[in-house]
Amino acid sequence: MSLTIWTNCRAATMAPSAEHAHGLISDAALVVEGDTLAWVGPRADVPTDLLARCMVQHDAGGVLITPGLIDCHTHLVYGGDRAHEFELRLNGASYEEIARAGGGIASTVQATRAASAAELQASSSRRLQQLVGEGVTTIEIKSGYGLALEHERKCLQVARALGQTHAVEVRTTFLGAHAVPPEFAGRMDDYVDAVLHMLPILHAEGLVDAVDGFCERIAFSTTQMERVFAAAKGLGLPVKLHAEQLSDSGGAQLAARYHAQSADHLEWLSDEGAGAMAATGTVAVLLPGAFYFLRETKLPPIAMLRAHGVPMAISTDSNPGSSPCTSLLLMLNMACTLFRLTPEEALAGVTRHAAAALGLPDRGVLAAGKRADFVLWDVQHPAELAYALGSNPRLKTIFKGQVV
Ligand code: DI6
Ligand code: FE
Repeated sequence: MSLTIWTNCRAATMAPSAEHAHGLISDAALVVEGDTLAWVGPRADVPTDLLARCMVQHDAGGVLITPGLIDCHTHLVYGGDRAHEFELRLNGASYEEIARAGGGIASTVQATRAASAAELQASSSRRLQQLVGEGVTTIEIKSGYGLALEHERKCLQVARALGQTHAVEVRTTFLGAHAVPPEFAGRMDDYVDAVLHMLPILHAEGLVDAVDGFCERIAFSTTQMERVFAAAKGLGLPVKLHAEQLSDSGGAQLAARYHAQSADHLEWLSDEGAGAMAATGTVAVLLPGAFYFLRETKLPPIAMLRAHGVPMAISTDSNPGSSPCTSLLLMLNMACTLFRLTPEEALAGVTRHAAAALGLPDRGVLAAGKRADFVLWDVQHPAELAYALGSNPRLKTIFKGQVV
């Protein structure tokens, strides 16, 4: 097979390196074979036999190349919007009060159930387009606004279809345990039974890559989530968990016990929870958009996560209620300004560690054998991606080896 070579670029490989921040190679070459990187390194070191097989040469024009960005936690498929609740909150109501009064997730469930697959496809596609336009090449999309078999199926099918119509890989997560739908009001455990009924059916239809839940005092308890996790494990499906977003419920420890790929949010994470996550390699997914939009004041314990060596990913949490956000670059900035991550930690959070949060070891760094998903940026230094608030310096995306 003939190869393609990209030269005249700086590459932030994001491979862990003691000497070079961002795994930076200042005069790099990337050799692509099909949808895979065959070789990445300094231009002067390209093996001659490989060079001889390079039939196509791309001059990157001296720009920066990074791995394709990975948005590892989104609720991208939903009907309607919640601008009205935004107004209510500005008039003094809290997110929890709105949720308890039947608004919040429940109002999006109503709008999502009322929407056709085509309508959901159209509205989600617009949001996805914005993320893809910022260099996102892998995205996770959760269900969780259908909360009944036919509607969860509809949303997961829409998510899968989005991966066919956009140059991005979609990973789907079943979030049946997101909220209790109105027909199960006051019968939470019965709804958990319903979730356990839906899961194997949707899994058999090939719609589920992982299983998630909202473990919180306004949502599901650790005991209820454990039933869902046990069922996921029985099907061989990986799990993840919305944990310690509004209170410390011990969700991180539960997630770790089930070797979760990630525990997400974590503002109220305890030292014990962080230790448990470190022991199982569970990634901490931090969501600065939700922190910002809900005007939270309790920061996720970054120093504690660092001290325990828990890998940190960053994501948009794109959803209508707590993070109506379609910019992963803005999240890079907010991870630095609000959470005080370094720009390098933030970029690792949307590349290498985001890949780990999805259980995808084949991407997230630029190295031989990894997927040829990468982005050309009109910047000199990778820190500029986190620094420039509200700009989009993306020039070009290469997805599975092909220029998009
Ligand atoms: N936590 C969140 O921040 C989102 N879901 C979740 O479990 C919010 C979802 C919403 O408000 O619609
Ligand atoms: Fe979320």
